[in-house]
Amino acid sequence: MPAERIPYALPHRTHDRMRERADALLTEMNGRRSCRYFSDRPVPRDIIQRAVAVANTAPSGANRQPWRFVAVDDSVMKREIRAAAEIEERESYDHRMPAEWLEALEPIGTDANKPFLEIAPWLVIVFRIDWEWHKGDRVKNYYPIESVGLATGFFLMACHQIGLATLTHTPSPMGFLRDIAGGGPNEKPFLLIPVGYPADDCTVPRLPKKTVEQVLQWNRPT
Ligand code: IYR
Repeated sequence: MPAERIPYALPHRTHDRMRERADALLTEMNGRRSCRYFSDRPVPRDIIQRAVAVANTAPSGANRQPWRFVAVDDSVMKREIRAAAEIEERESYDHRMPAEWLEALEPIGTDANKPFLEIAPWLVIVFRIDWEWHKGDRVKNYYPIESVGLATGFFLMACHQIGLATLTHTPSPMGFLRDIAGGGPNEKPFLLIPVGYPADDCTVPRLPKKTVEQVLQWNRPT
């Protein structure tokens, strides 16, 4: 049955005002970086909840919202997650990742040690839900990868706008997260996101970004 329809409108803005807002947002988002050196300064739970609430507004296939966020500040769980991640990462860096991949990561300077998994005040595990039980029927979700990617993007942006640093961390494989954080058989770990303040002496690599001209085509190819 079609849902009831409600009015939708946006605030009227001049094009100049739109430009101003876009430029301000670009300046702000240019300042977002993946953070690997966190402070242990705590972040109140309600602030994480607010960021997840923003993520939860993301569009999703058939509006199924095929995501679940598990926010962890329990130090025992964080230690377990770090230990399990480092076991997988050590195997990956030493044996699983081909030379080409290791080379691609050289400018970023990552290795198998993941102290941030214990230091960051919060680890947010994003699960992707491929199917759910609905009144006794197993129903499939649509575009779950795209959907959970969108929600995760909203979450990263929310954290940055709030004033918190994040890292999109993908220890691989991530099955251990389901064992530790209790995801169901229909839930796949999608991403592990440490959230907190950058450490006082935090640095990030200077990395070039593609220009907008490089990533944007107008109409047909020229
Ligand atoms: N998961 C590893 C390797 C890694 C892979 C990519 I692609 C990155 O952009 C960064 C790291 C790690 O977290 O170290």
